[in-house]
Amino acid sequence: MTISRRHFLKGIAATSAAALIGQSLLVRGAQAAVSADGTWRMAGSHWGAVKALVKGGVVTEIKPFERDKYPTDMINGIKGLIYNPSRIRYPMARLDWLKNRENSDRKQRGDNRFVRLTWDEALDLFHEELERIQTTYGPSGLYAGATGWRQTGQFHSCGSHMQRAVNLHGNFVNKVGDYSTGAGQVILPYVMGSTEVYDQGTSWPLILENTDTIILWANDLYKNLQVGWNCETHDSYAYLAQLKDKIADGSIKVISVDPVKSKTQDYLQCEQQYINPQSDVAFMLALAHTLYSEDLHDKDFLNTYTLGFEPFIDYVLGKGDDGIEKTPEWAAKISGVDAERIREFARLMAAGRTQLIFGWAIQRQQHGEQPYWAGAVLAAMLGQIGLPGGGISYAHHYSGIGIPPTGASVPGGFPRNLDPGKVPEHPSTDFKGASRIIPVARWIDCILEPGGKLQYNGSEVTYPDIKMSIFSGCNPWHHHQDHNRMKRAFYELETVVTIDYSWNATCRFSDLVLPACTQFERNDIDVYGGYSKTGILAMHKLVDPLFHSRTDFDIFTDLSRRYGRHKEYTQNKDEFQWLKELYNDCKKANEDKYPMPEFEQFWEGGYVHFGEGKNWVRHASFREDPEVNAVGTPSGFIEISSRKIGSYGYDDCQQHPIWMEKAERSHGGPGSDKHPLWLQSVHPDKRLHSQMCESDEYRATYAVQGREPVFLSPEDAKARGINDGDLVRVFNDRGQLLAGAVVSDNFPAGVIRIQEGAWYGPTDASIGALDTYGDPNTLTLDVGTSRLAQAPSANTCLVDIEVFTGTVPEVTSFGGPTVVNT
Ligand SMILES: Nc1nc2c(c(=O)[nH]1)N[C@H]1C(S)=C(S)[C@@H](COP(=O)(O)OP(=O)(O)OC[C@H]3O[C@@H](n4cnc5c(=O)[nH]c(N)nc54)[C@H](O)[C@@H]3O)O[C@H]1N2
Ligand SMILES: Nc1nc2c(c(=O)[nH]1)N[C@H]1C(S)=C(S)[C@@H](COP(=O)(O)OP(=O)(O)OC[C@H]3O[C@@H](n4cnc5c(=O)[nH]c(N)nc54)[C@H](O)[C@@H]3O)O[C@H]1N2
Ligand SMILES: [Mo]
Repeated sequence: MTISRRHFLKGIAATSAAALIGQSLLVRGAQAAVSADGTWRMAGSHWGAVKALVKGGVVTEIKPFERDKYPTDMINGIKGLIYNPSRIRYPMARLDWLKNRENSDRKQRGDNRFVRLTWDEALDLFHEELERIQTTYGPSGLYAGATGWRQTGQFHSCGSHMQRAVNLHGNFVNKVGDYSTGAGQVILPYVMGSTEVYDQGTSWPLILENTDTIILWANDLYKNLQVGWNCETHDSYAYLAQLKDKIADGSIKVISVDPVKSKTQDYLQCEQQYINPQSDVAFMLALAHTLYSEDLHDKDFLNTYTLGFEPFIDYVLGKGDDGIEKTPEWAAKISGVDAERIREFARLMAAGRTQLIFGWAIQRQQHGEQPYWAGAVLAAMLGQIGLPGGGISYAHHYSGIGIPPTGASVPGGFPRNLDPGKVPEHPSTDFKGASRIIPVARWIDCILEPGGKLQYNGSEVTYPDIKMSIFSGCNPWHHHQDHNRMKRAFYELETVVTIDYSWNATCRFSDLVLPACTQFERNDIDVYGGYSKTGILAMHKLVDPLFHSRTDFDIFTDLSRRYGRHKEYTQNKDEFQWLKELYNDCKKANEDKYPMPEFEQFWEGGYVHFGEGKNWVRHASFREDPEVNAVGTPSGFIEISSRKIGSYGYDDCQQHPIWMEKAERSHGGPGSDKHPLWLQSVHPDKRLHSQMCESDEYRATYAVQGREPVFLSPEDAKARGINDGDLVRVFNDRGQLLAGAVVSDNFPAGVIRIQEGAWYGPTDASIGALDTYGDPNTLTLDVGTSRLAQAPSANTCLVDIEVFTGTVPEVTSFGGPTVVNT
């Protein structure tokens, strides 16, 4: 059964071509046909709440939900997401794993050769592996701490289904934190008293009314508000349109602090403050220096609401251990911002009502805790925290934050945990001295160094010896950094199980792959308006699950049946009984404020709209009375210096914000002599991470020579003889990828962009293999932000780029596995 490499590549091409969906495969869906003209049904997704025309059992047209006045272009990719050659059709097992199981040749992982199984065979294998791991290694041998952007829908949220079913079998290693805000959600509770990143923010109407200057700090919200955690209705865009008008008539000034001219800047036609990548803290310290030395800081605010200003300002003034005064001249050298401009910037911020609005990419870099902390200190020095249109926000680019909240209750979800009083089939809690919970972005370290110790947020983590991993609703072979390092770690895993609807790189590196269906093939209920809870949406099943795919709920019902726990898992309720119960609980909770119709009426009508919410100001109550409404820091005040953090003794996150050099930094920083270009892997304009990359027609609207675009400046292109549209190789010592060059004036010299979520497609399974499509995580650095948060540092990454001159390999990312018949 050995297949030569040439054969193997031919095999991949052949599968892709044969993979186009034939009529016969749609027959099952055809049974659901309603009439020749079809019916419009309500559906939803992260890209938008939509209406879908279903004709003859096929989704033929998608249009926006009538309440979505700013629909995104991405809904045009939905049809291609449902019907596409990368859909997982059947349960599959990796060829050598099926033969040799825990003794398989794990170096073959990634060669993409798989064998088709029946559902019974696949679930028996899944169950056998759970048994084997629990009895051989105990709970510390199993990692099921999946983290990711499952599809929308409160009931079918797939991570909950996986964890509940697996937990009914036995305990497992779980995770804390996420890739989005890993550093922010750990540092800000010490400083501001809550995560801030996942909290409601001051309402846009109040910002529009009261603010003189908005600083968008590393925030491309016009791009990133296109997707939401729930079914999106894009109400924030109405406020951005008003903001654009106010910029045009001069009543609000907006400055985007970003190395790149962003989509937001282009839309708003606002100013840009260019800054060298990863140098923001130096710039901020110099702003603090100016505010202080020109007496522009609010002493009353600092005295009344904050603690620990002195040690911080001593450090800024050069009285700290390093003895360096953080003058604008000092910061200019690091940040590339002229010293006089830094002074002007500080004066502007102090001159009127100023709202700082941070994005998240800036904390997805080494020492990512520091810019958030330094930002909070600047806001405290300006003294406007808690005023309408002043202070600081860390989340106005996310899921409806800033839309006046309705305060309505929304439906809960399927329970992730065991019901009270229940214990797993294998109740052992013996983690063999290892930690039960690990910081999420450190799971690869854990596999590479079992028993190793890690400092994390004031405690010590001991890495468990993981032998089996389960992934559902996440794509770690896009989301985690440094794929070649990941390959080494995957040699240590005996068994990897993935449940997904699309054959992405995580499937390729798994042993057992189970086909889930998409959200358009099941019934569900969701929120729209995100954090502001504007309404509830019915997500009608449009077509039956394609091929042999099933809902996650069905998959895990059948898995738990194998250990006799399916009735506990489902609580003896089917899909519709669950939906009704979730709806009715919500109806009851809203009884007084928002009377809701009966479930049947809601389901028929498609949605319940709660209407307009009320304006709200973040931290207003704290400002009003800091004693009664203390923030959640150890002292109850905003902590400019933190004794608690200081007590941990971490050199990479000390007791107040400081400037620290990065492991890799462009514009003269470490490593830039060898690989001079900073690679930023921001969130994609036309995808949600890796979701929808597989939508072939839609991908063709942005791909360059069939590859992911890499954006670069005219200067860098010229210096390397690269023309717009060229096929290029991007590389560093960690890896190499092919991409298509887009030369753009939006990018300054030294900065290139490849958007995260591009599907990894290596030429072969070997370490260092060329990625044929362009996943930036082939190149990124896999280190924790600091001992405090241990969050991912994807944006600390240097590379170089050249015209590709070799024989051009086909893209291997799409079209599913090479099916081997045994
Ligand atoms: N270099 C770099 N890397 C990054 C980032 C970055 O900025 N730069 N950003 C990070 C961030 S913030 C995030 S949030 C992560 C995102 O990382 P992920 O959340 O892992 O990314 P997604 O592509 O959304 O992956 C979700 C997967 O779940 C599958 N799925 C969706 N719905 C269902 C379902 O109902 N059932 C099942 N079984 N499967 C389903 C999808 O097909 C897809 O494969 O990436 C991180 N990685
Ligand atoms: N269309 C779309 N929207 C999304 C997502 C998606 O996949 N697609 N994902 C969602 C998710 S899960 C998340 S976590 C959020 C992510 O939200 P963010 O992390 O805020 O978004 P990014 O797009 O990665 O980066 C935002 C901006 O930060 C800038 N930037 C990066 N590094 C630096 C720096 O060192 N200094 C400065 N000053 N600027 C810097 C970039 O140039 C970019 O313009 O977006 C959400 N929205
Ligand atoms: Mo995220």
